[in-house]
Amino acid sequence: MNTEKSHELFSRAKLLLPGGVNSPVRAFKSVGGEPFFAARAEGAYIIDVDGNRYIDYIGSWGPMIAGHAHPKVLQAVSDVMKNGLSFGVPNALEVTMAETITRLVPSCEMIRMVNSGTEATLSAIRLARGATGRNKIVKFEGCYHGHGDSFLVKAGSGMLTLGIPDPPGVPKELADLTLTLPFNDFDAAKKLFEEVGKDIAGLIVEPIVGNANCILPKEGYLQYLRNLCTQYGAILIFDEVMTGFRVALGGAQARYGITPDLSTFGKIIGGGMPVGAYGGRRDLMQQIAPSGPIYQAGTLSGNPVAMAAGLATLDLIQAPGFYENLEKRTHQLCDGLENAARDAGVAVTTNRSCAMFGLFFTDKHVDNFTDATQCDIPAFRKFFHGMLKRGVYLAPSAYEAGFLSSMHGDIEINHTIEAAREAFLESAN
Ligand code: KE4
Repeated sequence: MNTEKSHELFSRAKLLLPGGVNSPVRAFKSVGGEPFFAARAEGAYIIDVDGNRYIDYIGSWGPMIAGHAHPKVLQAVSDVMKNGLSFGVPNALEVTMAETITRLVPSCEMIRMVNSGTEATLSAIRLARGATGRNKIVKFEGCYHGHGDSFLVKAGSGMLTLGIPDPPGVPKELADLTLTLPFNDFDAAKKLFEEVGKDIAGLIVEPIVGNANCILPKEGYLQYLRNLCTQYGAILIFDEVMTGFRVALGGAQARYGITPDLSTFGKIIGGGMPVGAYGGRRDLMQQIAPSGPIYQAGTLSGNPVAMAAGLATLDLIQAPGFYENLEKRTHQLCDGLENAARDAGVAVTTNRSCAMFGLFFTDKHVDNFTDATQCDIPAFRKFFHGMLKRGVYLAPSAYEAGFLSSMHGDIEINHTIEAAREAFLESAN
């Protein structure tokens, strides 16, 4: 595979960008080799600067659920940008976005647009702290909520990928306010709340963990967390930056029938443009400036071009059968991968939830962080490159989930399974 132009670009990038990238997980550090540079993308495919074409199971880490460069999204952006790129005063599309999200996610009585998932989650815990007057927050090992200081304690995604323990730059006094729990452990959660529940401002959780690979909640676990937060007066925050509008039209909270107090969003609601949002109970959201004293702001929040891309994407996902198709395709892919691995004598299991999935090099069912970290990472690394050279781009990390779009059809999934059949055989030798 010719990667000459990517190599030349990466050499230049490394001189001026830390690690040659603008986000660590893109750097291929945990799988080895060098990242390719994208030239363009369309539908389920991404094409690099050397002309290599890959079936893309990352989709910009989640936003591209309707496929890359969807004509309706591009047209919406083109129509809006002719009127100006940013105003710094309210625009009608912000209202339409607020009406759309609050209609699709009933727990969100009010919403505030920001520019990334990180902004959404750090605003949500500031709100939880301000509204309760408490300082402690609870997160889960392996969960990632963006790079806000309070979240970089036992975090997933790039921190797990790069093996960074609790990173420099976060004052111990602040890090000590973040308590961590093992995901899917009922007793540990009960014990922590019994000990310090009255000091907990909020509990933030990825309802389906997508940053320690893909780990689904055990039966009743999310409701258990809901009950604990209610009992102790802590704010339950569902971080749906990844699961929102991906695992169901109403997100994981709709899939599992849980009502959080606050939710955070990103990725899909921007359709590929920089967008995040947080929302929830009206009595909480009204405490955000300027209607209340808890401050949060953003120059480009609610930007008309970003709103146009997000709204066009949110329109596409409301098509009849959109999620039924994604659910079917996700099972088709994961069943095919498990069968290919078994035929090659390679121990692989998958976790899956409509349009997101995880591939684990183990024969165990993975339902917690420890299991996820005990998989055969070297085998994954070999498999990753075996798939890449066969035109299939999986997440360059054993600790990231994979994503399907509505543009992944039989051709793409069958090619992926056939490539996996060969790559598993290679990784087994
Ligand atoms: P951003 O600030 O990257 O827009 O969102 C942070 C975030 C918050 N919450 C969840 C559940 C998330 O998954 C993320 C970001 N996800 C990673 C992928 N695992 C983004 C990829 C990257 O860091 O480049």
